[in-house]
Amino acid sequence: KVKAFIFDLDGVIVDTAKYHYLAWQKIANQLGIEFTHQHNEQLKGVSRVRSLDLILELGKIQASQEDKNKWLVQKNEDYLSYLVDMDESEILPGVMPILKFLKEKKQGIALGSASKNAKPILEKTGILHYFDVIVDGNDVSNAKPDPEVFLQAAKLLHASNADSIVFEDSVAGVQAANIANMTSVGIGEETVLHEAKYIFRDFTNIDTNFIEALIKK
Ligand code: B16
Ligand code: MG
Repeated sequence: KVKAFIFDLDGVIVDTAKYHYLAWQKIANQLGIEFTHQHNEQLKGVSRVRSLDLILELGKIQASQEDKNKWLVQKNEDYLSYLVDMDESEILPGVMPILKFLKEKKQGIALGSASKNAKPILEKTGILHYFDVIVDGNDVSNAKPDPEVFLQAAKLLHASNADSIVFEDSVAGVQAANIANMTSVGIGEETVLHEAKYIFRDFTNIDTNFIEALIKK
């Protein structure tokens, strides 16, 4: 049977979550807001606009749209500066063998990311051709935990939600997959991602037997 395997990008396929964190931290510092690692967990998987709003809420800051736009541009420019030299070395350990295995098994592979920078990242890392379908922040109007991004990906792969598997590193993303009745696979810490159906520290802990079982289910 052909299933839809939907991958989040930041923090699942590539190690860019740390760059988002650095860039947001700069904005927060500039505004005198304390922004910790723990706060950052709530931003993972969340759109750029919503992320800024969350930081401003944290600092109890009211800002004009003009200022917000300025900070959004600054954050993205800073974030992109970390990606200039990006190449395949940024792909997280264990990801490539799973992508290759899914291709061999002729499964549907999609990207389901909140990022508006998804395509250039897949190009720079040389893995764009693995994806049958790409749905990213440019295609959706509702940010995770709204399941829109995953629903679109499943639809484009002609798979039902029950036949869709989502790999996610964020709480919002795991919730989005669960809301859509898809199989959620959390990549990261158990304490953070406990709502996921399955949780793995990273892709090196996922073996092909696990994937095989998901295909047959
Ligand atoms: P951008 P994902 C998300 O990507 C990130 O986790 C989140 O931190 C970021 O704010 C969001 O993309 C928007 O990204 O600013 O590049 O459009 O995890 O859904 O792949
Ligand atoms: Mg992510």
